[in-house]
Amino acid sequence: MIKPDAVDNGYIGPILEKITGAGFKIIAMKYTQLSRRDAEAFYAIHRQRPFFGELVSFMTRGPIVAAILEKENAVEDFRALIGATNPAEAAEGTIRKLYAKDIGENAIHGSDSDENAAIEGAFHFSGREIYS
Ligand code: IDP
Ligand code: MG
Repeated sequence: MIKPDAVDNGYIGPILEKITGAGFKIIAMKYTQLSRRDAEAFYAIHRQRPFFGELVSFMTRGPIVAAILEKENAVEDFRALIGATNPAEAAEGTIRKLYAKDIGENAIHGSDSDENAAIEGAFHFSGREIYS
């Protein structure tokens, strides 16, 4: 997901260019907004964390771009492309270093495993919206 901060700041284009330029193929994509219920479900694993309320408010405050990406070694390579959760700690040239403000408003989400990528893809897209 390109998160609401990055959408609001006009970074959809530059971020998609970084993603496709790094060899990822977009096999599904939509412009949409998460409801509170959506965001609470998507981030259910973080429910007990102190930042959960802040995270849900942030993720629902405006539209996002959701996408499913395909590549060899996609999860690891995408995490490297986006950089550390906290942009202050993200490597030079990473999407979060370039486009994120702080650890909460950090521009982009990437799945952390193939298993979660499948779950998160199915959260946003039906089978007939995926072109692999
Ligand atoms: P990740 O997005 O790099 O996988 P996670 O630890 O899974 O990082 O956290 C999910 C999201 O929750 C982060 O991307 C960020 O938006 C938010 N978040 C994580 N840690 C904090 C924090 O300490 N304060 C506020 N928001 C946070
Ligand atoms: Mg995570």
